[in-house]
Amino acid sequence: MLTIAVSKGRIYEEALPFLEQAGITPVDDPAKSRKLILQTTHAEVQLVIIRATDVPTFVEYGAADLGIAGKDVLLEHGADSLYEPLDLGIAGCRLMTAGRVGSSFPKGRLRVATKYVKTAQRYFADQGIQADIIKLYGSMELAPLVGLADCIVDLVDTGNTLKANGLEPRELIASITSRLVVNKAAMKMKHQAIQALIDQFEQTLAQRALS
Ligand code: PRT
Ligand code: MG
Repeated sequence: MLTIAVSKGRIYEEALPFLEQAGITPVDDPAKSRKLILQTTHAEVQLVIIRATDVPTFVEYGAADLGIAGKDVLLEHGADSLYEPLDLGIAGCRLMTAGRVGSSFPKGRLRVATKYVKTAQRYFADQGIQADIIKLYGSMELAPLVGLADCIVDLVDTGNTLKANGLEPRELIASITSRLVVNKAAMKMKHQAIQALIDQFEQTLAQRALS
């Protein structure tokens, strides 16, 4: 049996049709079911439904053999502990810096509000910019408006959220899509089954590229 960790919410909305196209359909309707373990039409595959940020953790510890996670989450988790064989091309967005419209960043230390603490630290260090990172769990857009931070690091899709709060996107840190990740030990121990699944997903991606 193979276990795939998937998060509810944004990624799931796009991961579900992808999995279905690859022959993996949950037996219970995940929208109605409160079950956290879902059996599927694929006899050898079950899904576990968890928070997006927990996917790398479940896969790293082998609680799930595979997972579908945003590249943003993987960058922040540190991806050395996982294999990342496929870019699924779903739930695309950009990880960016953003600030108040027309504002310029201070000459001295920059105060940055974000939930992507490690990624932001790495980014500003690479730029040679001294930054104090302020960890937030949500509503990052508020921070520059109330003087908590000079800028934020957050995901941008349409840009509407920034715009609605008088912010503008500045620098691109990374283009984000969801990736298939695999537990390293499982990749050895269950190689045939996992490789068959990766092949299946690759075929599905190829079909999608054509349609
Ligand atoms: O909800 P929970 O706390 O469990 O976790 P979560 O909020 O991290 O999960 P969820 O379901 O929202 O999925 C998050 C994942 O979806 C991220 O890790 C990304 O890989 C991916 N993704 C793709 C996005 C976006 N696009 C996105 N636009 N995640 C969040 N956003 C948010 C962004 O943070 C901002 O608040 O949408 C807003 C910006 O959107 P626009 O269109 O206004 O620019
Ligand atoms: Mg959410």
